Parts: sequence; structure tokens; C-alpha cells
Amino acid sequence: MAKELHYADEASKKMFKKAQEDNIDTIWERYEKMQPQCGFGLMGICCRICSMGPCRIDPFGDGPQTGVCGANADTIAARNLIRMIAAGAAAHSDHGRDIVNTLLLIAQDPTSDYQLKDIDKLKQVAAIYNIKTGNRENKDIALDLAKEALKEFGQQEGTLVMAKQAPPARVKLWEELSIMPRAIDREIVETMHRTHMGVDTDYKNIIKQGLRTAIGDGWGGSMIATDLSDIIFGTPNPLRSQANLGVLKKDMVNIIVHGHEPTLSDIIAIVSQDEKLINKAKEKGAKGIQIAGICCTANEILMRHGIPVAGNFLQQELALLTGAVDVMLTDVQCIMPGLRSLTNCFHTKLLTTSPKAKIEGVEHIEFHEDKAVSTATTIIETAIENFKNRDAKRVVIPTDTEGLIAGFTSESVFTFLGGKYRATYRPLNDAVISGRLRGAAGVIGCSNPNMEFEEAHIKMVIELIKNDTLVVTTGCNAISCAKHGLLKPETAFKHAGKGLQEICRAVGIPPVLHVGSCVDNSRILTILANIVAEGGLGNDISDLPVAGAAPEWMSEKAVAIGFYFVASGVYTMICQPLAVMGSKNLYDYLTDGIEAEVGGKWAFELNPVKAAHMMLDHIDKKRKALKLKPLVYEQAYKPVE
Ligand code: SF4
Ligand code: MSK
Repeated sequence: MAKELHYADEASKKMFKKAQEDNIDTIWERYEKMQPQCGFGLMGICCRICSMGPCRIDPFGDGPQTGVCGANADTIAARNLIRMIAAGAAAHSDHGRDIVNTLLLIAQDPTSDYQLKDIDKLKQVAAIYNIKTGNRENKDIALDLAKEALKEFGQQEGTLVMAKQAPPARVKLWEELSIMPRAIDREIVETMHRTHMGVDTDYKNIIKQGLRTAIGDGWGGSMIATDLSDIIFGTPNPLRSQANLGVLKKDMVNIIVHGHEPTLSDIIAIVSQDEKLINKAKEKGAKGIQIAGICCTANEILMRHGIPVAGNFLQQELALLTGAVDVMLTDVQCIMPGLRSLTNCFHTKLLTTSPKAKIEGVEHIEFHEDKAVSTATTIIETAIENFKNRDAKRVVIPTDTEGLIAGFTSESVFTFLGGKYRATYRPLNDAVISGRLRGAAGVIGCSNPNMEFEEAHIKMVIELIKNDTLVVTTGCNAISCAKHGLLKPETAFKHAGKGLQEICRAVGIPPVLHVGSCVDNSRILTILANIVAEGGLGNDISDLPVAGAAPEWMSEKAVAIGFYFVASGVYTMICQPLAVMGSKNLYDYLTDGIEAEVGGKWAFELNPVKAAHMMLDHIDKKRKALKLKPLVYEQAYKPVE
């Protein structure tokens, strides 16, 4: 059996121990059984793109140095890598497309179950597309916006309108480098074409297409997903909630929503408050209905409704092990097929809902946006009905929960830091310029059984805030931070440096700001663009004293995200390296040479504290280049030798 969890939150440790006692395999055992994993795959130098292969390059130089077709390690590793970008960009952007189609539905169907919840944002995003607003009906504006946004996916002429939200210097650079995306789908298709056998062979040219595809994700598909979700479901505002498995309730019907898209989960959150359904639950002996989330669906409904978070990626199986989940419903992405075998051990009904993501042998209740309320009602009734099948003797819910504040956005950070009457980024920029804040870091991304669960997330974030660096977070990092108490204002007084403490005290924010789900990394791009526009910290994102990290990354989406941050000029850290270590040329290019072209680069460092210090070194380098004042409070922090 696998090791213990040493660094995870207490609830995860308890449930992991329970799994071991009950002899139930989880992701950690499956990971251990997979050892040793293929070294060629880890180094990125195996290729199975055509049937003359599979081919592999000998990393020690004794065996073959090219595949059957003559492709070398640089070509093979670069091709594999940008195929990961294409898959990640496709996942985010297909999510974005579904949100656009929901907006279209609202505009065309007056009886739709969805509404336009943020009209200011509707008009603001419409203006990006030069859509007239004036006295027009909101539904007409929404119709035009949906049509324009849909064009971004498949247009055959021009370049992405949304990507022009980047600072002008960045847009100019992308145009000069010919990496301004033309259309979201087109870049994904071209990536697949170029990586077909015998097409693009030059590793730098391959990466260039990877950058263009990634920009189409961050400043295209993901940004559209975020902005249009705000219009439909409401732009989040800071709110309080709870995180960890203790949010499940022994005496309630527990429904977990899991995946990424908010279209169904948002409706579930609303419909679950229906008195009739609550009374039905009571008739079945429950005290009510508890909705909780896993992964980024959790983040979506936390940010907008304050629905508590049960856990992050590595906790999806642990949640079922409580024996208290009546329904776990899934939409798309980060859903482990391994959940199915757990439902054989407990009464939990696992329900898939997306036609894109079925699991063999698992009940499927297909969700379509035009029948949103009726599908949500059926799912909730299924959970109520299943409550009676719970085996009370097998229910073990850890009591651990932690309070949090979530719901920050590029707009609310703006209002918070500027104060109610000064809606401006000026105070934030001034805090950096005066040296009260060293800079800012985006720490995001998955959890992965190849690392000690949550150690890198938490150690890195604490090291950054200790050194007066404001952290913004999304995805599973945000959930880890929540469980470890880092999303509370009072955390600043325990862990943050004095300068950051002063800011947190003055405006009442935590030192770590939760800005949403994986697609909401686009909020971080918008924040960076706003900081540049505010002035005083250079002309481009690459001038800013900022850095990014996905310490425990796992998914292809994380690779796409990392590349759009690098393409935007951000120093981007991950602990486990990308699968490029078998190509010295590609490794050197991504961690060094690429910086001269786009201003950002990759860094890999397994030790999270050292990784944080490398990010701080980069931030200090940028402060020096901007000739900013010394820090108000010099820290014990020492640069990496
Ligand atoms: Fe081998 Fe070349 Fe085919 Fe890849 S494309 S499998 S390296 S022959
Ligand atoms: S859910 S992509 S494990 S952050 Fe967005 Fe978490 Fe990574 Fe999935």
C-alpha cells in the first residue's frame, strides 16, 4: 500500500487512512503500482505519431538519436509538448464555447432558465467587440455579443479581438513575432497539422505555434468563458464560505458537483433551495440538502453563491469514502475514471451529465442548457431518493473545515484596493512602487500524486507572502490554500511580511486572493493588463515585478496556462519539469532563450521554498530594472546563490 500523506489537510489524512484500513485503492496506490514510470515518456523523447514507430531516443547517446523518420529529440519533445498545449487549450476553449452558446440561448429564448445577471459587464464586454449598446434591449446586445464571440473560435480572417485586451506593447510584440492568434480553433487545428509526421521539424518554430495556440486559450477561449460566465451567472464579489470534507453533513442529502463548467452546477445551487425539494428531503428523513463542490465546478459556485468546497482534485475519491455522498454529478475535466469502482463500495450514485464525458457503466443523465431546471430537479430528486440507501454504520465524515474568503475578480480587487470611492489600481501600483509590496505572484493549478499532497502549494505560497508578495490563486491551489487557512484576512498576521500585513489590515483582504476556476486564470491576465495600464510599472507585463507558478501541476490545461503566461511575459515556475528533459536544446530554449523573444520563460525546481525564492529573485530583478525604491521592510529573505 502507498505511503502516508504527510503534509495534506487533516481530513484527507483521515480518509486516506480509512481507505487503507478498508483495503480500498485510491489514486496514491494506483500511482505506486505504476512505478517505475517510463523514463522516455518523462523526458519527452518517445514518439508514436506514426506507425513506423513507436520510436524512442536514447538519452545517454549510445542508442538511436533519431526516430525511424529521422526526427531528433528536439523535434519529438517539442511536438509532444505543443500537442499538450492544444489539448489544454481545447478543453478550456470548448468550455468557453458552451458558455457562448448559453448566452445565445438566453438571447434567443425568452423562456430560458438562465438570465443576464450582470448588465454592466454585458455592456463592457460588448464594447470590446464594438457592439452598440445605448438604449438597446439587453437581449439584443447579448445576441450580438454571442455571435461575435462565436466568430473568435472559427473565423477565417483577422485576429482575436479579445486578445487585444493585452497591453498595446504586448499586442505589438505578438504581431511582430507572428504569434497573434487568428482564431481559437484554427490554432489548435494548425498545432495538430504541424505535429503530424513530417511537417514542422524546427523545435523553435514548433514552440512558436504552441505559444500562439496558448495565447488563443488564455486571451481567447478562457477569457470568453470567464467574462460571459460573469454576464450570465453574475460577477463574483468577496464572500465567506467553508472548505474541506467536513462541509458534508451526516443528516442532510449530500450532493457533490465535480468538474469545470458552471452551467449545470449554478442551476443546481439555485434549485436546491426550492422549498418543495427541501420538504421532499425532509420526508425522506434528512434535515435538508447540502451542495458541495470538487475541483473547479466547486470554485465556480463558491465564487458566486458561497457554496462550500468539499475538496480539490486529489480529494474526489476521499469524498466518496465518507459514505455520505448521495449523488456525485460530474460535467467535464479532471474526473477520475477510478471513481466508478468506489461506487461499488458505497451507496453513492455517480452521475455523468455531459455528452462529452461518459464513464462506461455509470448512469448518465444528459444535461442540455434548454432543459436546465428540469435536469437539475431530476438530479436532486435522485439524490433525495438515494439518501435512504446510506449505510449509517459506514458513514465517516471528518469534522475538519476551514473558513475562507473567495470571490475576488479583476473588478473587485480594483474596488477593494482602491477603496469604495477610488475605483482604481493606483494604490496597488503605489504599494509596489513605494516598496511596501515586493510584487505579486499567481500560484495556481492541480495536485498530483507524484508530489507530497499540498506541500509544494502551501510552502511556496507561505514563502511568497512572508516576503511581501501578494498572491492570487485559482483552481486546486486555491482549494489547498483554503483548507490550510490561507484565504482568511487574519492569516496575514501569522504568515505575511510586514508590508503585506499593512495592506491586508488597511483594506481587510487576505494575503492570498481566490480569483476562481482554471478558466479564470484569465482574470489574472486582466489584472496584469490593468496594472500596466495604471502606469508607473513599465509598459508591458514583462516589465512587472510578478511571477507565476503551478507547483503541483498535472493536466494538459496547466501546460497551456503556463505557456500563455510565458507568452504574456511572465516568469513561470513549476516543480516537476515539463517532459522536455531529453532535449537539451528545447530545455535551454524554454528556460532561457525564449525570454529574449517574449519576455517570459519557464523554470523548474522541485524544492518549493527554493522555487519561491527563484520567483522572488525574478521579482527583485524587475524591481531593479524599474529603479523602484528599496523595500520598506527588508526581510530575512536571502536570494538564491
Ligand atoms: Fe517514429 Fe518519426 Fe513516426 Fe515519430 S513520426 S513515430 S519519430 S517515425
Ligand atoms: S481542477 S485542471 S486538477 S487545477 Fe481545474 Fe484542479 Fe488542475 Fe483540474
